[in-house]
Amino acid sequence: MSQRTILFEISAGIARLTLNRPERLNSFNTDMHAEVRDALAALQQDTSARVLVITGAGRGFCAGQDLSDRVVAPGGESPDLGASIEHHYKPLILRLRQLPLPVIAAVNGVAAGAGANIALACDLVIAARSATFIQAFAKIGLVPDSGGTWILPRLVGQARALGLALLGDKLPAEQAAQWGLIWRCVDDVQLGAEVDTLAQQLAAAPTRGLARTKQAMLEGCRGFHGKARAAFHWPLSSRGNLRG
Ligand code: T3D
Repeated sequence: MSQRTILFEISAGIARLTLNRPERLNSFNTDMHAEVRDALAALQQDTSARVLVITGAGRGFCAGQDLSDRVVAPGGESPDLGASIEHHYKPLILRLRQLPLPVIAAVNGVAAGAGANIALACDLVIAARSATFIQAFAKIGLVPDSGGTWILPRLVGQARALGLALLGDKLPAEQAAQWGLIWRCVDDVQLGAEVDTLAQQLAAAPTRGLARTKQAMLEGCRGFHGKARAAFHWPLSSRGNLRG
């Protein structure tokens, strides 16, 4: 699989996916969507992986959609943003939720727009103290996508969810941890080591049990019905005993 916009490797039971367009704060273009999709599909087939770590290259985690791909020339046709959500962002969020192994977001810097909600779709979010979470949609006339309207009120309650979504302000990682939006905030220099420790702990744990726990927890969330629930057909039986 050739990759230009991500780095992806699986070693010692730990899969690492690094969003790798640092000059654009790892925002998503069409190539990155395709490469992330292919990597997650490969991961689904690879029984050696027991935990996935997602992070960003450079100083950012992910700034959501690459807005330079959305510039419309005078008289040009506007892109279909709904189709972009339906074909790219929604399947990505559902796949992260459905992966039968724990997913860690190592948020090394700013996570904005869909980038913030991709991080929040992961099972454990650990962020560097300098990182921020921004529901940037409000600034550009969009409704929070990529699961934002579903997950934000469940994580932090309606008042804070609405504040974040309507104002689009930067939420520092430390406050995000205090609010329960994320699992932990650590000093920047500690992030790599903390994530490695967490990933090794999860890789050594009984993966099938963790996968069932994740599934049960997500299904237990009120409102987790319809298509998302129906999509929860995890191929646990095909993963052999490696993850048992
Ligand atoms: O369209 C659809 O498909 C629908 C789906 C939409 C999903 C979404 O994610 S919508 C939300 C899109 N994202 C944003 O609105 C965030 C835009 N970025 C920012 O607000 C700021 O860049 C940040 C707050 C994230 C970071 O600010 P700062 O001051 O730390 O960095 P910067 O200088 O703004 O950005 C650094 C570079 O990254 C800069 O490029 P340059 O000037 O050095 O050449 C900037 O243009 C670029 N960059 C940052 N975010 C994006 C981006 N380039 C393209 N798209 C971006 N989203």
